[in-house]
Amino acid sequence: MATCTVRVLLCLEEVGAKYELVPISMPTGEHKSPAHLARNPFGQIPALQDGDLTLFESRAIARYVLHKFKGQGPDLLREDNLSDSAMVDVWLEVEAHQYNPAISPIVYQSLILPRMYGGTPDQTIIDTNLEKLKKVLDVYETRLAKSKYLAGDFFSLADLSHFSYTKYFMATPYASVFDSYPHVKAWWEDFTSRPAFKKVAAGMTPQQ
Ligand code: GS8
Repeated sequence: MATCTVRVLLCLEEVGAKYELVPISMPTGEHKSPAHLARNPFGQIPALQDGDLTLFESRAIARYVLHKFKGQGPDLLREDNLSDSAMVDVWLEVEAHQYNPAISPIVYQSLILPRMYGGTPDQTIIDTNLEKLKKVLDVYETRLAKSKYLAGDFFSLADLSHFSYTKYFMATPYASVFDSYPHVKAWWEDFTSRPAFKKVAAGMTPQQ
């Protein structure tokens, strides 16, 4: 269910790694238990345990998985090419610091809060962040008119990282916002047809 966990799952699926997904119950506060704080001192999910190594922060875990399984599956980091890899870093930062802060409150208010916690959405928060998101999407539209994917004409971790929040956003009443951005919409439709994405999406809730 958790967007940051989905980012990691997509990487594991893309490289064909074997893994076990261990659910943590957020409504019962399991993520703040001593056992989980030992995995992630901020009491958040996801955390990855691989032998003696324990990691948190989904983008760092994603990079670890792609490094560990380099040569297996598509090359989503492009580290053999300095400029490609720098562009992956740029758009990964954009996702974390521009896209995510705008889209996540909309998804939280309109989907997670009412469905998971029985709360009432705050329309002011939604509207403020829709305006922020549109400004970010203006930049994406310009970028994606020039290259097929965010970092260049190759699919990368930067694109992949947008999947979970965008997927949930498409299940909110505001999905039609994307219709005003034809290149962004085409980019979204292109990469969501990847087999790893279909598989992870099938296990995501809420679906609609
Ligand atoms: C954010 C993790 C996070 O917010 C990452 O791993 O990328 N920068 C971190 N996790 C959420 C669930 S995913 O939306 C979480 O654990 N929230 C509970 C809390 O913050 O208490």
